[in-house]
Order: sequence, then C-alpha cells, then structure tokens
Amino acid sequence: MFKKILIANRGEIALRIIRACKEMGIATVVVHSTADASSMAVRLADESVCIGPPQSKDSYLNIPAILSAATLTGAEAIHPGYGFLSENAQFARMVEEHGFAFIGPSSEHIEQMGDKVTAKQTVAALGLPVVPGSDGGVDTPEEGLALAEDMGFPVIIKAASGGGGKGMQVVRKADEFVECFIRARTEAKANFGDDTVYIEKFLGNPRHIEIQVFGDMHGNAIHLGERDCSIQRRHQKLVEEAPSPILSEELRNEIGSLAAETIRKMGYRGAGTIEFLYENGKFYFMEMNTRIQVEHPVTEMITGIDLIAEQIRVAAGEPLTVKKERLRLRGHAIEIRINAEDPDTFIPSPGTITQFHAAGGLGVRFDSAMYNGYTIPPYYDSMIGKLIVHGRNREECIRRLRRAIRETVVTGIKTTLPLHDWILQQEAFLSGNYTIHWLEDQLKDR
Ligand code: MV4
Repeated sequence: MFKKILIANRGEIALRIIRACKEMGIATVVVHSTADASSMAVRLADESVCIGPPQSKDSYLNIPAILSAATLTGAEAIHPGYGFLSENAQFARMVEEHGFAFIGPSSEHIEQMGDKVTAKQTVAALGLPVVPGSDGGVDTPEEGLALAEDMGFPVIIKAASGGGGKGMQVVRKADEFVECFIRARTEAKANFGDDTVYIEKFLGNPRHIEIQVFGDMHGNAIHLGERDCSIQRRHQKLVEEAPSPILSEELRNEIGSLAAETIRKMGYRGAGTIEFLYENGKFYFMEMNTRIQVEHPVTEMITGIDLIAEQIRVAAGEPLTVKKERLRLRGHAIEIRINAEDPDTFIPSPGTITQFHAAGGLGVRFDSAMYNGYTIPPYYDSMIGKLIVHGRNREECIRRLRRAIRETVVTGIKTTLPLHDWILQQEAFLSGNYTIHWLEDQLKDR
C-alpha cells in the first residue's frame, strides 16, 4: 500500500480523500492555491504545498507544479478528485511517466471515454444499449439531414469532444437542420478545438440514471447500483438519490450487469460511472465518467462501501474488497448539493461564513470544507458542501432530509438550502414522477 498520497484538488473532495487516507494509515499532501491557504484541507493534511495563484489554470490545473510538489514531498500516488485534472488523459499519462500511481483509470481509458463518438462505439460493441443515431461522426450537413429524415425529427446534434451538455443542438424540423448543424460544428470547433459532431434521435422526456461501476487489475468488475440525478438545472445536478424511485429490481440487475460486463471486457480499472437516459422502460447510454463523482456518497450510504478507499486499493494493485455475492443495497439515500448562490437567481455568493452548524443525527452525513469564519473564495465552483441522508425507505429519507436541512445553519452568505427545502415539498418530487426538465420548468413559473 502507498505510504503517502498527494491530493490534486480542493474543497470538500480534498477533505473526503484526506479522511479516507487517515483511516488507511496513509500520509497526505494537499496542493493549494494562494486563495486556499486557510482551507480545511490544508489544515487537516499532513503536509501542504502552495502551487500558485488563485486562478485554476495557474494552480489546480498547473501540471508541472503538481508533479514537482509530488516529487518534493515523496508522494507515491496522486488522487485527482473530480473536476480539474481528473479526466485529463495527458495528466494521467504524465503522472505515471514520472513514476507515481494515478488514482484513476489508465490514460487510454480516460481518452477513449473522453471522445463521445469513440465511447459510444466502444460500449455499443460491448453490448450496452445506445440511442439510435449516426454511426460515428457526421461530416456534411447533407449527410446529417438525410440521416435525420430517415430517423425522424426531433434529433440532437452533439459534439464528440463535448459532454456534460456543452455543444448540443436540438433540431425539431427538417428546414432548421442545416443551420443547426453548421452552428453545432462552429461551436464545437471554438469550444473544444475539434469540430466532429454526431447525431442522435432526441428523447423528449427522459430521466438521468447512472450506474456506479468498479474494476480492478485482477479481472474483477462490479456495479454498485444506480443513482437517479434527474433533478438538475443547466446540466448541474442539485439532488441525487439511490435507488431510483422508478426502477424495478429486474431492470436494475439487467442494466447493472450489462454495465459491469462492459467494463470487465474493457479491462477498466478503478471507479467509473456509466450515464444513461431512461425513457419508457428503456436505457440508452449517454457518456461514461472516468472519475469519482460528486454524488458518490449516496452509493456509499446504501452499500456501506468506502469508494475512495476502494479507489486507492485498486490503484495500488490490490483486488476489489467488494464481492458481488456479498453486495446488498440497503435502504434509501439522497444527497443535496449546497451551493453558495442566491436560491432564486443562482448568482454566486462568495464571502465569509459568520455562523456554521452542520446537521447531525442518525443517518445524516455532512461533507463540506466549511467552518465558522471560513471565507469562500470567488475563484472556484460554488458548491460548498453536500448533505447526504440515509433512511430505511424513501419516505423516511425525505423526512430526515427535510429535518436536517432545517437544522443546518450557514449565515453570512446565500445558499441554495431554501431551494432544496422547496423541492422536497413538491408533489412531483414526492411521487417520483419527474423528468430531467422538471426543475427548470418549475423555476420558470415559481
Ligand atoms: C440527450 C438528450 C435527449 N436525447 N440525448 C445533456 C448532457 C449530455 N450528457 C447529454 N444530454 C442530453 N442528451 C438524446 N439523444 C437530453 C440531454 C439532456 C440532459 C440529459 C441529462 C440530464 C439533463 C439534461 C438536460 C438537458 C438535455
């Protein structure tokens, strides 16, 4: 096992990784920007190295500075967390070339899943259901239009190098197609430096359901059930839960086994998430994320497995400690993301937290890097914490979460806690009857 790990991230996930390391007897080094010198992660890590000024491109994305910090401190492995360099294949390659272990999949798998056209072709060939559409990239508007007319409108044009909702165009009728196609190509080129686009049938009212998968270097591959992440705004998730309120055990086992089989055939190592659209009882592959995700705690709560510890063990060459036969999904878990934002306008609200109290009690988990007097810097993502609750069933979980939200105190800044309190009282949420468009539709006429 590693003796020392460097954490190339900040905020609550840096803390989450430090906690796992401490429990495993592994020393920690955290890198940080000048804006994060008084962060909780810096306080709790065994060592810290300042790697640059506030802007991410000069610090958390500064590969030479991070590798130098790892060399200077004698770290053996680097955990990238989520965001920043976590899905940068070149970073993963450089980490390994410098003799460190990358706590994540191989750079080849990151690259393969980073290109959405290659990802779709790869998983389709291995047996996952995909959305009907073009076989690979589409080169000309004429070719695209012919295909769209064959499939029938509406269709969606996506950028091969996009993902997470960036660079998509929905086309509702034939006479808009050429214009949209050219716009999609132009935006793809401008945003990603790659103008490859592909076309799919547009699904009008799907849910976002993702499967947590895990593989090791010994040919083991498992799935840990799904997370339903349909409550989102502008491709930012607000609420995530497991299990999905609308999925039967039969379908879960079916799609879960397909997902696990897919990564086994790929020879995939580490944690991964396979995202699907789910509509009318059918799953359609969307993307695969090759990192640990923000919402991983809901899976931890229903499985009892420490996913970060598992990532570290697998990266050190140890086999997965989770065995399919012993895996049981227990009860229900919901996570809400607490953002330092105005709950009505979503305008970021950085500043100093004047009072802080985390909710507690049975089944309540508060993952955050906040403390009394902490000043949230304005340079980074506005997510400042996550409240995760477990209950024996969905009803108990929702009641507990509402109680925990009301118990939480964060003053001095605005947070999205009041919005979550509102969501948890909506009939559509309570019945589980909503799609990926529900929240945005509600916010229009609230
Ligand atoms: C789609 C779709 C409908 N049909 N693909 C958005 C994020 C990116 N990963 C893919 N996305 C979508 N792809 C087809 N064929 C609708 C979306 C989509 C969406 C997906 C998940 C969660 C929220 C969303 C919000 C708008 C659109």
